[in-house]
Amino acid sequence: VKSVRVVALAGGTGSAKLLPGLSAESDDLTVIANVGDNYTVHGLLVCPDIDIAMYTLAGVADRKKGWGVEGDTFRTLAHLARIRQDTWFKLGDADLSTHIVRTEQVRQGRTLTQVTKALCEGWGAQESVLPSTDDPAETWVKTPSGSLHLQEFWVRFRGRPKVTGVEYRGAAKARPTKEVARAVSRADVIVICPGNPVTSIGPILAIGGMKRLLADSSARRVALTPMLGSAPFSGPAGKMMTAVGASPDSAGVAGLLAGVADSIYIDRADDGLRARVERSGVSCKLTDARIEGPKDSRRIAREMLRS
Ligand code: FO1
Repeated sequence: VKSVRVVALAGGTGSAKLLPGLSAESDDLTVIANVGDNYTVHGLLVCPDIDIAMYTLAGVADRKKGWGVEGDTFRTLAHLARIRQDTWFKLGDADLSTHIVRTEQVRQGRTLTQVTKALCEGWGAQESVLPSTDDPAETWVKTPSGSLHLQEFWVRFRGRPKVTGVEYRGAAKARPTKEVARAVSRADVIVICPGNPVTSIGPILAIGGMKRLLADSSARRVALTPMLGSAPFSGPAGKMMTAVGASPDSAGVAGLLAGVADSIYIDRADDGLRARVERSGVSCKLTDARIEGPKDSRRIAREMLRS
C-alpha cells in the first residue's frame, strides 16, 4: 500500500504529545517546527520546538517536564550558578550537547535545516524535523512595561506579566525553506498539532508565503485543539488568545486557523461550541482530545489520519 505522507506543524509541549502517535501511525512523517521561540543563552542557540520534536521522535524526551532530555543532569547549570551567572533558563548537560553542536555548525555557515538534520541523525530520530524557516523570526510578547522575548516572558517571568499583544518579529520577511515547500506540496495530510495557536502555530503561519503554500497544497488539513473548555491542556494559550482578540476556547482556535485547517478535532465536552467553530469555515469533529500518554496519542493520530 502507498504510504500516507504526513506533514505536522508543531511547536512546544502540547504539539509534542501528538507526535508519538503520528510517528506510530505513519511511515512518512515530516515535522515542520516553530522557530519563533529560538533563544540565545550563554552564547548558545537553543531551539526548543525543534528539540522537543527531535527528542520526542528519538524517544529521549522528558515527557514529564515537556522539554529537555529524560533523566538529564544539571551539573553545568549548577556550576554556572556558582560562578554567578543567570540560570533561570535551565539547560541540562545532555541538552547542552545539542546546543553546542548547533551553535558551532551554524557559525560555520550551515543552515539550521542542515544542522537539524545532522542532530536528528545523531539523536536517532527517524523522521525528518524541518525548521519552518532558516531566516530570522522571533516571537515577542507585548506587556504594559515593554516587549519580552517569548522565553523571557514564559520562563524568566513565569508567564505572569499582562499580555497586550504578540509580535512575530522578522516573520513577514522570512520565507519557508525549500525543504518545507517540498514537504507541504507532496503531503497527503497536513496535521496542525495541538500547540498554542498564538505562540506555537501562529509563528509558523506568519512566515511570508507559508499560508499560501498550505492553501495551495492538495492535502487534507486537519487540526487538533489544544483547549478544553476555556483553558488550554497546558501552557499560556488562553492568555495569549485573549490578547490577540480570540476567545480562549476551541472556537477561538478554529478562528485563528480559518483558511489553514479544513477541519478541527475538539473535545466531546465542547460539543456546544460546534456552531461557533463552523462559523469560521472549519468543519468540527469530536474526540477525546486529552493526550495523557502514547495510547491517546496513537488513537487521536489514527482518527485524524483516517478521517
Ligand atoms: N521551560 C521552562 O519552563 N523552564 C526552563 O528552564 C526551560 C528550559 C528549556 C531549555 C531548553 C529547551 O529546549 C526548552 C526549555 N524550556 C524551559 C521550554 C520552553 O521554554 C518552552 O516550553 C517552549 O519554548 C515552548 O514552545
